[in-house]
Amino acid sequence: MEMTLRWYGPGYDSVTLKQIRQIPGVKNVITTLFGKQAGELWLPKEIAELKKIVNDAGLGIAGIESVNVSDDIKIGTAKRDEHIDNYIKTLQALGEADIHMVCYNFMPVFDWTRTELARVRPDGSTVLAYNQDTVDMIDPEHMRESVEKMSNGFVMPGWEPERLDRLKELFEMYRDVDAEKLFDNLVYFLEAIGPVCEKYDIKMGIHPDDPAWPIFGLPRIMTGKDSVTRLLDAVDKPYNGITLCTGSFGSNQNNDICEIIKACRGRIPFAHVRNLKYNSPRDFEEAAHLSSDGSMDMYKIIKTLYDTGFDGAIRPDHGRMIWDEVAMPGYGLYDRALGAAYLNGLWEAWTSQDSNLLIRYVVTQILHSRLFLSKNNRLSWQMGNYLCGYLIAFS
Ligand code: DNO
Repeated sequence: MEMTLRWYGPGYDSVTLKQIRQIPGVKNVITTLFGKQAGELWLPKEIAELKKIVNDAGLGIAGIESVNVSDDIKIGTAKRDEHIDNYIKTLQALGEADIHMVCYNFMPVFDWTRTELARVRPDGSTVLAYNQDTVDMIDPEHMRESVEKMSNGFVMPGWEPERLDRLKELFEMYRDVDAEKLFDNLVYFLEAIGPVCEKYDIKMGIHPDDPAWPIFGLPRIMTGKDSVTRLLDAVDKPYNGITLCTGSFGSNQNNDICEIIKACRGRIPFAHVRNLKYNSPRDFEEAAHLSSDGSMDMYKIIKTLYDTGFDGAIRPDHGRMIWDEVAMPGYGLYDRALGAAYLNGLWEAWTSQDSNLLIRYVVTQILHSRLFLSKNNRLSWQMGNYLCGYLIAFS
């Protein structure tokens, strides 16, 4: 497991690499070329510049979130092959820069969606929240305006103005795209990028839909265990994996996160771990990472990741806004740093418990070993006892 923090790159993020480097256990960031439009080509020299900035700060890049997939690819327009070609060349450039994990999503028009970006919680912190009744009452154009107003002047990931300027046109383009067509287009895309992923050992992690159900009449297809396992089976190759986002899957209370982890064992190169508090099935707000602050059992989630051999990158996800920080909603420093420390603690609890078990096993083996019990070798017998006592005392 590699603990990371998301960083949006120079000019986009209020959090500095220097600050990230001081979070215990964080040696790598998840980053992107945030200014790139979906469908655009990433040049090797742009990737090299980004890498240098991160490396100069004493950090590495554990993966990219996101190389966005264009709506042309999702819809399957005449431009799709040109955009896929750019995507392939981008993956090649990333592979050559020794970057091997890419997160993306296949949500039509909107990425993640919230109705409030600063709901006040009882402790005075503010959080992102979602209320289905509000979504049912407004049109997408309104949604866009309200997100822009609430975003503290930051460009929110997934809410890039260039794309949302085409909102009406995009809705029109999706008119004939149902869930099946969208799924077929996803498979088409994954098959096309397969050779480059395999050549450079790049793991793709599709991000689930957030919230995990269709909104504004647009299809959403990565909503839970059945849909993700269907995708993993449809392109049954190690490069085709998921981003296990607990908050996105968890937006739907019918989803059992641990069951999803078990079903996707070995195919989770990336995990976003955060907590949510449900107020009703139609209303949820984000919470501190700590289990008792929300509705999720973080201990069980981390244990299931651990038990299933998860060895990818992990990051705390949206944090609350606390201690008067002004940052992109969900992406301040303080609460995400608390989240990283907490998740690291949960992980350490499992790993050290296991190494204790290993030490006990070794001690038992030594105690039972004929070598040490050989009557003629008093010294080894005494040393064996001494060693076992020492190991037991410190295990
Ligand atoms: C929201 C994020 C998403 C995610 C994309 C991946 O905070 O989790 O915007 O990065 O869906 O492409």
